[in-house]
Amino acid sequence: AIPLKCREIWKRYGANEFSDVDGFESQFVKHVETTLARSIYNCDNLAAYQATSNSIRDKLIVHWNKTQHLHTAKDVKRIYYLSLEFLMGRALDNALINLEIRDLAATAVDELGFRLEDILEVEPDAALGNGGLGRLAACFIDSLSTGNYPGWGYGLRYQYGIFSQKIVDGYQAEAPDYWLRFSNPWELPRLEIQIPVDFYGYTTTVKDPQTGKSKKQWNGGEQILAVAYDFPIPGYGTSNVNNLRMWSSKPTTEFDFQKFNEGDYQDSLAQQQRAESITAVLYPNDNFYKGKELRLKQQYFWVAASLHDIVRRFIKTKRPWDQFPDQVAIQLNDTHPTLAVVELQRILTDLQGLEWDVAWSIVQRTFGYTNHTVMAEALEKWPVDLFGTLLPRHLEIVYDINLAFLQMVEKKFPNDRGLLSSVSVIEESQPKNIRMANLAIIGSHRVNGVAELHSQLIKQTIFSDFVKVYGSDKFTNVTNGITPRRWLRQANPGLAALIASKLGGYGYLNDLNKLKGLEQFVEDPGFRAEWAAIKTANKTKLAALIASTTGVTVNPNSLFDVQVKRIHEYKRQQLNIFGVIWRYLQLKATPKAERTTKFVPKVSIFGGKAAPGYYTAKTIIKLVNSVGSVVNSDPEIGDLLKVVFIPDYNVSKAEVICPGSDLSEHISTAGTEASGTSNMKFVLNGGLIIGTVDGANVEITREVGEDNIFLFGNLAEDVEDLRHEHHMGRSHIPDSLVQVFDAISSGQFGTPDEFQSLLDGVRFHGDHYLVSDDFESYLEAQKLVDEEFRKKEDWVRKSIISVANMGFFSSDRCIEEYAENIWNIEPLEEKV
Ligand code: GFP
Ligand code: GFP
Repeated sequence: AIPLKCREIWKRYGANEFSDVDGFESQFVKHVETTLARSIYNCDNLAAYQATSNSIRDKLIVHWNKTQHLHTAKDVKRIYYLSLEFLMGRALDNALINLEIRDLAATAVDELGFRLEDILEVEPDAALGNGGLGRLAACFIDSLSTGNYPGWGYGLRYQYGIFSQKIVDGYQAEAPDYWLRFSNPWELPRLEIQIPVDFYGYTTTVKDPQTGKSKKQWNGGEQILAVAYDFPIPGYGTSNVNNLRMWSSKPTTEFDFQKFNEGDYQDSLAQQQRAESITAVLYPNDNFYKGKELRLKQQYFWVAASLHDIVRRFIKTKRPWDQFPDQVAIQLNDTHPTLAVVELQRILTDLQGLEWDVAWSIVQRTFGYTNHTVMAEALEKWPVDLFGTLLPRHLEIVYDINLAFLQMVEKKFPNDRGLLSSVSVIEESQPKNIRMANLAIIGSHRVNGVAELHSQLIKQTIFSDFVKVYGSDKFTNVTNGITPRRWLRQANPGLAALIASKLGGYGYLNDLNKLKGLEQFVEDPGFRAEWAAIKTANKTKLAALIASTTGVTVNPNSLFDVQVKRIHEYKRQQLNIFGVIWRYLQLKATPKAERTTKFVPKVSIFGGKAAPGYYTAKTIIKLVNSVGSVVNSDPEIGDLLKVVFIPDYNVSKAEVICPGSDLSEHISTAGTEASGTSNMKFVLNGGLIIGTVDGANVEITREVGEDNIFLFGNLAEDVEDLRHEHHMGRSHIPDSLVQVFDAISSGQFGTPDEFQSLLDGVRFHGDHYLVSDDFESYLEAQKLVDEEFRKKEDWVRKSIISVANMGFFSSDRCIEEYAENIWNIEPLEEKV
């Protein structure tokens, strides 16, 4: 500790934050000249971005220190959000907005000879996630800070984020995303925090010298260090700044001396180097699971380091162990961090000497588990052998957890072997598997789905036997949400400002229900005109993005119909592109003079990545591009139809795309999309939805009203029966779809062989995603869209009413629900 007599100096020179344009400018110049070792003579946009970010970061750190100190001093309960993915996107604009200094910064960089827009464009996306699950985590930590909840995120600092996507000859090609190329001003390397993590090895039974009892011990075989990198997360309208801690793997300083002595220096070093591969790259699969050893290594590495940190922080408080759940809530974002359940049980029993039952009760009271999918192919299972080799002690603990659980079930439901085998953590297959979802349910006090329909479905389908065992109270719903700071204020500054002018400022940004106040202006023609002008400006911006990324020129007066999300058969981009082909065929078959009265000019916009090994998804991308190249160069068609695929869809592009849509497509097979969150982003930006009765579309409809959404298709409750019909050979392919398939098979859109499997999936292989069943209904809905879009004023009314009723979908509301119903945690704000 610093001697008392020295503290005066510390106080006098304690870190100061700037609060005006001059202050910012002096920070900026200081960073250019010292941090970056550049000068007025060679300060380019990159340097300006780095100097700006460093200046803002300094400010965040001051707040971050105060917030962390406050939480420690008040000894509050913290929520730890464990997510293998945080799809953050860019940080600078978000920080400027949340700190409410965007105008100040714009003025300052202008005076220094730069444009804020150019500086913002330099920043690469932090793309440490695949899709919805990772972006949800990013929205949640924004809302945790904004709501003043003492909350941390824990994740992995991948050196390579999700691959960047190029389109070559209409095909997806993947390129590595080395986002740390120019170093990252938004992270604080905490090189002093290095946590050793063990793998492999064996277990032994030893005598506890204190109690004399025998106990299990894990003797690890390989050790890797987890180094902490902290990302300060600012809230909006508060000075609280929370922490996102990301782990990076490093070799230990030890190396294999035996090998070294045997003369194999090279090999002993190579082994060290491999340590870094653990956090090298994010797995690019979405809603699909593949049992790779490196993935399990990532999971344990991350979970072990995070729990070590959490437990260390708790021990500092000197509280008794049974108070652990009063101080710590841990949320499992999907089953990826489920090993945390086992690791905490191991720490409490093996390392801290607690009795099994006492420890287990602490574990269960600490964890909550969020499920994001009901699809079987996405549920994680680890082969017992692989698991046991990598984590021998954890495997024993899994068996012990399972035994105690099954004994409880057996007691309640004697001799129900079917029930036992379905709820068991061990799947008695060849080879045997560990079912991570079962483990997550057993180890948590609450399990939630992410939209009402989804939360119902998990109780009725995949987890129905657990409802039998535990009753339904353990299962709950928290419908997803999005942060309006990024998805309205940052993405759509024009609309955000118009709304602020009507609602008396930007207060709605952290109290989104205030949007309701917009309804009173619906009949104001001046307001509607402003609203429509903003949409046109946003479409113009999107048209520029389309031109620069695809080379296709589109007319902003056309209907912009967008489907951007991961490419997946269940999300049904194939249904969309088949519909586009149908539209094209209809256009061609209509006499020229009648075309413009029958069809509104439309741009069909696609975007999204396919998992590198997912053949069908890649075929869909190729089909979209093939259709585009035919349609876009057809002189008969002109502006009546354009089809584009925007490459490398990411958060930054979404910020341009969402505000620029008239219509967006959320057309998953009913019962497959757990929630969806881009549906919320599009509506919040004044676009309407064409969608199935699935995920959060259901609740969006409830909020905005049935007149303001275009729903179609079969319902979730009918899906199983329809699939059964298909399997019994009773499929019916409607004539419209037959015509589409004929056009493809005739070679109208390039070599038909390439698309054969896509068509056969629908025609001969059971049409699992019910494209044939929903096609006609989809076309009907699209027809209605055309009719409604012609009524310009009514369309704008629908847009305004929709936005006015989107308050429910703020991620601030989600966090409040989690805090109250699952985490039992209170906000704490530092009064400045
Ligand atoms: C420690 C200190 C806190 C301090 C943080 C960040 O926290 O007062 O704000 O480090 O430097 F106790 P823990 O990580 O130990 O909670
Ligand atoms: C998954 C589900 C989505 C859901 C998000 C967030 O998304 O329906 O909205 O999680 O809960 F599929 P992806 O990660 O698969 O995009």
